[in-house]
Amino acid sequence: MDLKTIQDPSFVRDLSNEDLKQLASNIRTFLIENLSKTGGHLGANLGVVELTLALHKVYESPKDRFIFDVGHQSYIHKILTGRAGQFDTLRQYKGLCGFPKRCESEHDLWETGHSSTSLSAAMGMAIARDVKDEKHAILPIIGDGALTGGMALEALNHIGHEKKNITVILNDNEMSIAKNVGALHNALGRMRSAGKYNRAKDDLEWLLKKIPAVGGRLAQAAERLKDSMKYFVVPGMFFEELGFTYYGPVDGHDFNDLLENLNYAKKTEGPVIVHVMTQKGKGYHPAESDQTDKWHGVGPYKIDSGEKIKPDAAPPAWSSVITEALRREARSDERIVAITPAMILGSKLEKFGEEFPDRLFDVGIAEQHATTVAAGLATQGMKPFLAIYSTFLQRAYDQVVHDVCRQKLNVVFGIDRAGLVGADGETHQGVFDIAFLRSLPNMTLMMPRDENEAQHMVHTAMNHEGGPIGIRYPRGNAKGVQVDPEHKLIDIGSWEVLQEGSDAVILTFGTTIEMALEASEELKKQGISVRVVNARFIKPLDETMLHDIMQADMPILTIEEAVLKGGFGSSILEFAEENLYRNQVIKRMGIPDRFIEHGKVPELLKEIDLTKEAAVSNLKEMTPSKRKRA
Ligand SMILES: Cc1ncc(C[n+]2csc(CCOP(=O)(O)OP(=O)(O)O)c2C)c(N)n1
Repeated sequence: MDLKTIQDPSFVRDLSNEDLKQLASNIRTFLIENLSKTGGHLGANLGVVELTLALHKVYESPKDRFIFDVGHQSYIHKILTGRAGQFDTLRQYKGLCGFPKRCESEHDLWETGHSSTSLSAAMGMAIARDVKDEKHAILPIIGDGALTGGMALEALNHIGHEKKNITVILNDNEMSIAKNVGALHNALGRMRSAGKYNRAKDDLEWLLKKIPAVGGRLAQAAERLKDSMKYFVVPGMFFEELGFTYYGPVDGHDFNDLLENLNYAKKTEGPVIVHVMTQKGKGYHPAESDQTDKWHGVGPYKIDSGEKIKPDAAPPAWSSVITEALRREARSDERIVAITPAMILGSKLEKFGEEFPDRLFDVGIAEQHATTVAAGLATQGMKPFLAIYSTFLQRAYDQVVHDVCRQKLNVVFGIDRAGLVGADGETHQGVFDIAFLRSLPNMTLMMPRDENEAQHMVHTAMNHEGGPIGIRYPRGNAKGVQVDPEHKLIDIGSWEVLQEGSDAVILTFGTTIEMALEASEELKKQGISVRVVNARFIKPLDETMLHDIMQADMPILTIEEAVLKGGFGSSILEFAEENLYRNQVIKRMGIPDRFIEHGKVPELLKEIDLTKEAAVSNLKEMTPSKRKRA
């Protein structure tokens, strides 16, 4: 079947198991071929081909509500709901989003990107359904990794208590991005190995309930029997105790098993968990045999060998630069401990873990917990380094405020993927951290311009005794500059002039420095002399330098790859206002007040006018006398 002809998933309901198998095979080939060109979340999607088909066979989307947790595994759902034809644009500028998107289809009911939200969303939808007296199923589809997130556990607690009709599909592939961790993971392991739940018992109970008069009492007896046996035989005891009916473990690649259990679930009242065992990467050898989950999210690759098509030799990733510097610090300071919320691979902490196996903690998808663990460590004189993506730090805001900043604890935040991230889009752009961190008392925030400055910042942060300190660094590769042999301390709050100039000043840091230097170079040719300052401390500001600039009445252009509202440029406006520089000319460039979708970073920067050309034109406007002369 040509997948591009699919308009609507209802046809799946009429397919035989043989047809479903054939379709599953077509979909796998389609995914492997398309993603070899565009990249994307291959492993997770190959694992849920049969599961997604089975769900569309038993349930009716969009009447029944499919809610994909994280949403990176929703590609098959996208194919079945009429979007196969757009897969050549997957995750590209103006193309198909890599996550569910409400504006793309009426079948995408819940937008995600961050994990562990599906059960709470399901609960909200279930309450609405019942208040409105509607009848439909609600189907959160959540991975074993996402289930370790605090929100998911809070939702289980609530759903089990309220006894709402919600069917949780637990997609258990034993992986988060890397191997899943934690006690809950171990509990799921015991359920997996306990074998099938004795369904005959459930059948009996269900049948007995159907028989009038005696049904009630017999059913009660069966219930008691079931309860007493549960402790010995029921693999899903954990969930049963929380108030869920447990079905599983189900072979997630076997249509008979899937359909049988989903049909049971459909008939069952109250909260249900269908525990489905899947294999990440199923059907594509390089991804199947991958234990480190390098196929979780991939760039383009060669189909035959699975070899990744990488750009030519590039400098090390920013994450590696930071964690290598941390590793060096940790050799001479035993108090240094690294923490990651499920991102050992992304944050490039593997080598740190190899060298210091007792000093690296993967806490699962648990950003809030990770932050407060770091705070707890700091109270004991340890030096915690929390490696966390900017976008996921949003989850831990109260912990940053209440536990870390308020107690002025020496926690170091390695704020990874700061700035625009590209293909993951809206949900993953790391553009809010400056606005939400710089407003917090006791917080110090910095961003390096290259790997040399990065290593000195790591040293500075690990030796900082003045409360929390964050180093933000972007996605992608560093600059490839020569690094100093020794780590050095940088004075807190000190900026650096990179290019002298007398007509105007650009204050910027990190990824936008290059653009500023180029703009200054271009303006020099036009007779305008622009100073470029590496404002490497976003907080505190270099007040001495700022007073000098403002007293000299030089127009200031701030440039940041972060939101303008509440950002670094805003802090310069505040400084001018607080210090009564009433006539100071200040213009800010940064990210406007809207969410930025997926695409390549240069394309996105162009879309929002965060370019060298825009800097040049702004500076010309800000120096009118010079412009006339030029
Ligand atoms: C709050 C949050 N933290 C971290 C991530 C990064 N992340 C994306 S997918 C993933 C693993 C999810 O594991 P699981 O739910 O088991 O799905 P699988 O990919 O194994 O199918 C992680 C940690 C995220 N999306 N959201």
